[in-house]
Amino acid sequence: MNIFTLEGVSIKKQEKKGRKKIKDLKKNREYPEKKALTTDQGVKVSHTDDSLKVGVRGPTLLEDFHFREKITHFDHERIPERIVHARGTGVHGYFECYEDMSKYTRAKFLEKPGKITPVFVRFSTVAGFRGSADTARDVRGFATKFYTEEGNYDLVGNNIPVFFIQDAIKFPDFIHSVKPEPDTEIPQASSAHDTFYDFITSATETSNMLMWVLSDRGIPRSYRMMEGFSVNTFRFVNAEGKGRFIKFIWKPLLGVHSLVWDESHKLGGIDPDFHRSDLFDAIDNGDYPEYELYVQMVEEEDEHKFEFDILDPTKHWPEEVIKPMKIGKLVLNKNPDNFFAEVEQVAFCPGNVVPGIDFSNDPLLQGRLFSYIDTQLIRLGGPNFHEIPINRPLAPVHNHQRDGHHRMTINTGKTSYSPNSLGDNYPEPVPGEDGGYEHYMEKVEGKKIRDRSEKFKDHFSQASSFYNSMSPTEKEHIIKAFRFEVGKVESFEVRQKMVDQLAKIDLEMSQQVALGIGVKSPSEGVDSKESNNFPSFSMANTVKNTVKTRKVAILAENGFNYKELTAVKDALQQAGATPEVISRHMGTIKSDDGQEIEVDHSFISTSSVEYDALYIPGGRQSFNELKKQDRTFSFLNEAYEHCKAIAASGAGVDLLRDSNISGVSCANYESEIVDDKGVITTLNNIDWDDFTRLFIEAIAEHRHWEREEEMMYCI
Ligand code: HDE
Repeated sequence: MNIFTLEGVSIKKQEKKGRKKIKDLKKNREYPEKKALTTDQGVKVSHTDDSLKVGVRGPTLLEDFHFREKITHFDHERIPERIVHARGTGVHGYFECYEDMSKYTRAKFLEKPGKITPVFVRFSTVAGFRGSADTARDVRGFATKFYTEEGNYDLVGNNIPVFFIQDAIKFPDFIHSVKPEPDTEIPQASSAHDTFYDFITSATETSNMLMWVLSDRGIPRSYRMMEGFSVNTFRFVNAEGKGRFIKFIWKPLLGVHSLVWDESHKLGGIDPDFHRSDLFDAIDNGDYPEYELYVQMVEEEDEHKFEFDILDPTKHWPEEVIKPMKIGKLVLNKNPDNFFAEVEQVAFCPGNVVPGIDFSNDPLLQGRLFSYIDTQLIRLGGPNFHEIPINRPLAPVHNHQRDGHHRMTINTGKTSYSPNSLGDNYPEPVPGEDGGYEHYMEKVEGKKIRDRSEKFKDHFSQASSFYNSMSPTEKEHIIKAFRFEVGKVESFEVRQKMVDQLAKIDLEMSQQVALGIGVKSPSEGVDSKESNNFPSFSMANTVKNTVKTRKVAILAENGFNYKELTAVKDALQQAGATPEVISRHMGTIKSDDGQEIEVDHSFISTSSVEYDALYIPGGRQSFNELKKQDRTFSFLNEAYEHCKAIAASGAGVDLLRDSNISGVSCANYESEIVDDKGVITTLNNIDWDDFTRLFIEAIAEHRHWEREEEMMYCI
């Protein structure tokens, strides 16, 4: 026999045949993914519209494994939602380091300017269920998973820098009080109810955070326009083992902006997905949200030099007292491919840190370290949730953890213990100097005790500072928010207690609130003007220099003035805003000189609360058509009431005159352009650069609160 043959067939031929077989097999394995419907076992399915029955009218058979698998999987599609932060959305992106931070931390993702680390970020509201509305007044979660080369680092923060309680042991009490009441499961996604204010007035450490949540920060315009804070105090530790206390802050490049309370209510009905789609659309359009990361640092020897205890999570570190240092940038540039697989299954934990980042003894943080993994064990069905793709670190994982529900890794070998000799002691611990995590060697001494440090017992002075630092408009909004929230409380005693508590923050504010909610006005209390004033607490002092991604509604009908509409639309687009034409019907409309443009939305499919600003171009016929429609005026009046920038030219100005807008001066033929309280008008055939510049500046301002002074409509 020829040594180059096997069973009479040449080796070469055999190899060729073998390769073809592998190719065929591969083809078969790929085929189902591409096209063929299969069961979860990979068996191709020939029919999926009817279950297997005895005759066309007979009973369904248990042996229909495809039917059983399909229904069983469906039955288990829902997993428990998060007990808090259930409603949210997430996106991918990257973090770019600006500064060499090695002097302060050995964390490698912060060691070199320009260093890029992939991230996944989830934004959320706290109280509502998974299907609740995005725009409810609430704290927003801002959780970031950094997939660093040294393992995953999670920065699990909020858009408000302080927390309601000082010690994690009170978290279940606090959350029980804010969630819908247990007998009625009312209200959804709202803190405006008895049990919440009962808790607030029974545990006064909540006072400072309550002021922040009832300010406009509780109703952000967009996830892209809010700050993020670590809230808890952490530590940076450098290669020499020197530690410093730190807090992190994210600052959005688009500025910090809010909705108006009335607007957020309406959006809850008109578009409950407002924030979710705002983020998705921005990324889809290539307008990637960006935030800069700042760190505040306190030297260990300065730990006790502040008015507040730096371990107290109900106290903010004012930027005027502890200056933040800018260290990097976050860019969010990719929407998830599958909401469930990524956003629902992502699991954050403040205990996921890398060498160079460590914990402080902040008693809220200490409790959080335990809670997150514990909750994820149930929510994600066992101890292997770190193997779900969105949670998997990019850094390699080797350890002796084994088995459990849904184990994905196929560990080889016999040894799953340490130390071992049979497996050459693999994997083995790595010393600190080679990248092993070493806990900060803090000296701790003391008696076991259930108590808090003295400075923790000051519940009001920062709340007074917060109120004192607000602009007059912000103060007005806080008073209205209290009147709404506490006005919903049925118990007279709780309403009275709340107002009495507010007097410890600011007497005048408490009296204003009392007036609106039918309780006795306090006669004694604190004058917040005597407390510290920190401009950084106020949203009025954040940057307002861009109109990028702002949505501008252009109301027009057939017969509009083409030159005016396109001049404004082009200028807005050039500045990065998104103008959209709204008309009675979708399709196209024709200008007075016969030019056709596309309509983006009909009046019926949209509403003024979905826009940041409004423009009405000229054209007599367009004016006549718009004037006939109620929706034109509801759009216009509402945009005005919500203090948004409004522009009108030519015949469009007459619409303003016919609306409820009072107290605004509009252009006449003597004046070229009139700019009054964010309403920009012209009747003349003018230099459009000036007109559009003024309109763009008015949009960048975001809101024109001075209008509220004359519109006391809801006080
Ligand atoms: Fe959380 N928190 N929290 N929290 N938290 C959770 O973990 C908890 C706190 C924050 O998008 C839960 O996986 C305790 C402060 C965010 O998936 C849970 C205490 C801050 C998210 C939990 C706090 C946060 C959570 C629920 C008091 C701002 C959403 C589901 C000691 C710094 C993360 C989950 C995401 C989620 C516990 C207080 C932020 C139950 C016990 C302070 C952004 O483990």
